[in-house]
Amino acid sequence: MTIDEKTEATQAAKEQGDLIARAADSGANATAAFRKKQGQGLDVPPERVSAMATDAVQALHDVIRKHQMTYAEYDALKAWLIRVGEDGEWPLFLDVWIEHVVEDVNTSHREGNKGSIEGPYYVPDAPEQGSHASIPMRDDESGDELLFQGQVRSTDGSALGGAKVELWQADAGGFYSQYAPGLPEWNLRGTFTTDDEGRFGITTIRPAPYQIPTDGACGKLIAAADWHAWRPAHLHLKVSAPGHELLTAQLYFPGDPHNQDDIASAVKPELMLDPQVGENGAQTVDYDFVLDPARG
Ligand code: MBD
Ligand code: FE
Repeated sequence: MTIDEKTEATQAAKEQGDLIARAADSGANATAAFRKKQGQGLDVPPERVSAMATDAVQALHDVIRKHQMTYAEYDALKAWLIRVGEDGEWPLFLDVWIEHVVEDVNTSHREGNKGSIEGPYYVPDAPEQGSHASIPMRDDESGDELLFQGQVRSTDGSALGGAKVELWQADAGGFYSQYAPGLPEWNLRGTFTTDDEGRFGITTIRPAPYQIPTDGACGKLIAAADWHAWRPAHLHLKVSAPGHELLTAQLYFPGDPHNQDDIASAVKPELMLDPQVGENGAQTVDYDFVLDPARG
């Protein structure tokens, strides 16, 4: 190896190290962000707490009996649970493995879009861009340009002008602004407001497949179980309008190797986009959102 090659290898290893360090931060930063959002606790009637806690504990008992868990395994589980907290990865763990069921339970009544999980990296109040605009991004942002356009309607078919479309996504390296360092504060995060016909058009970049952080407790579980850490490339959205239920959704791209085995189980057929390539080579996707009127 020449000196130059060595320097290059060291540099590559260092960059790799930096990337890994940043990945860990993203999981832990989600804990700080969640604390800020959550504020004080929720007053749930004791009967309901008792019913759900009893069943949750019972479900764990069933796992222990079914698999005849040993004491060594019980201690390994304890150590791992402690580490999830130390690594700040409870939001990551819960959103990857649990939230999709909460989402399902809370949206199954809808006639309009049911949506998908929020995940750990939403930030409210991203800068307002108007109805047809680019999402905030760097001048040299990597990734293929994508025009994402559509209409927001109510379930009765009426267009919802003035609806809010919030979009957030990872950059080409898989990093979300405000969770990984070194990115402009609102990079690839924007709030758009539909025009009088309920329409919006957003210029962004096509997201890359995404690997959840593998260097913390969640990564330890993934390695120990011989799972993979991938989510398919996705756009995150929140769509809202007065008098309507908030829609939280993710949209996906056909052909992604992880559409079938998303680690977060958050892909649904109706969330698949159908990108078209225009004359100038730019990709365009059309996707409409239908919001349910708020329930009494
Ligand atoms: C993500 O980007 C994400 O969308 C989910 C659900 C979990 C971890 C990282
Ligand atoms: Fe995500």
